[in-house]
Amino acid sequence: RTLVIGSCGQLGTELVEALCQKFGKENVWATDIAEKTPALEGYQFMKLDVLDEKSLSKVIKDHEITQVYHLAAILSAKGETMPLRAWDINMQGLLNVLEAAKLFHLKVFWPSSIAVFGPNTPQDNTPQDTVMQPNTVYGMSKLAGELWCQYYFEKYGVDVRSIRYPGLIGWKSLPGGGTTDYAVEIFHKALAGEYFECFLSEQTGLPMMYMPDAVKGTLALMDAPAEQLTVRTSYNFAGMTFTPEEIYKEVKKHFPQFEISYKPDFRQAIADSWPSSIDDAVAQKDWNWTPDYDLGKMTEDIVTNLKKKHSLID
Ligand code: VAH
Repeated sequence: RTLVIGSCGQLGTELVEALCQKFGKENVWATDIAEKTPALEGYQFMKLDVLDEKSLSKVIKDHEITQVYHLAAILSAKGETMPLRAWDINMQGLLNVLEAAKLFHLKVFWPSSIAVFGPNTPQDNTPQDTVMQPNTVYGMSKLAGELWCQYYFEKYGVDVRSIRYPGLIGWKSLPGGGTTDYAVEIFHKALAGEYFECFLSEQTGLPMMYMPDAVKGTLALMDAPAEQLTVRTSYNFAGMTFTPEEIYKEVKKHFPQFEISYKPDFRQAIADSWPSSIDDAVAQKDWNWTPDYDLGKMTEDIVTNLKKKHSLID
């Protein structure tokens, strides 16, 4: 039985759907501190505050949970507006889940991020093991979280697995508070026939991935035999790299009138502290990771699905 914490978020929503397809709806509980979103209609849902360890234990016992996907966190941009609260939620939430996993022998998935890399990390083809001095609270909490995951694996044998996600792009769910959110917003603006004001500069190349690839890779990691895994902090994980200008040109192929302007804000400094590309050779070797989507194929798929969803067939 699977418990998803943070189900209303961009990744949570898509993982709930994939987990229900894989295990059956009756074996998946979607939870969040927020109210159930329309995207979660039809799935088992209950409210849960991961900072309340008594409620967490009760849910695990009552529903005979055997694995947890702990996705609840405050993302990079929002975290900088409330540093201490973001640290508390991101760290205590993870520790509560790791403690529960030790107690109830649970298998755990927990997302890390390219945000664990900082301004003095080699930015091109960033290696699995390298200098990591993140300067965002979100990145600091993800780096500390990775070390806690490795600690609970080595000291207590907790089978916790993690991926350093790049920016995730999808059409089914909206991101909240991230620095890569522009690459989701751009599609909705183009579809609405509005012009788009991008909060990053046109040349800001960042590691990105289409959501179906992220879901495929996450389930592949969780299905891999434990003895195959050589990383118990978090795996580098790569899809593609593009700049705002490159994704704009790709979207414009589908919406010739679409216009963009670039007005970098405080998120530019966060983006500049992150790598521009990631070396995920270890993930490829340990659990046969390989992405299916590039920028062109992703854009085509998102535009087709958004038009269908808004029944705007040409
Ligand atoms: C963020 N979308 O922007 C998240 C992610 C790599 C970016 O961690 O904070």
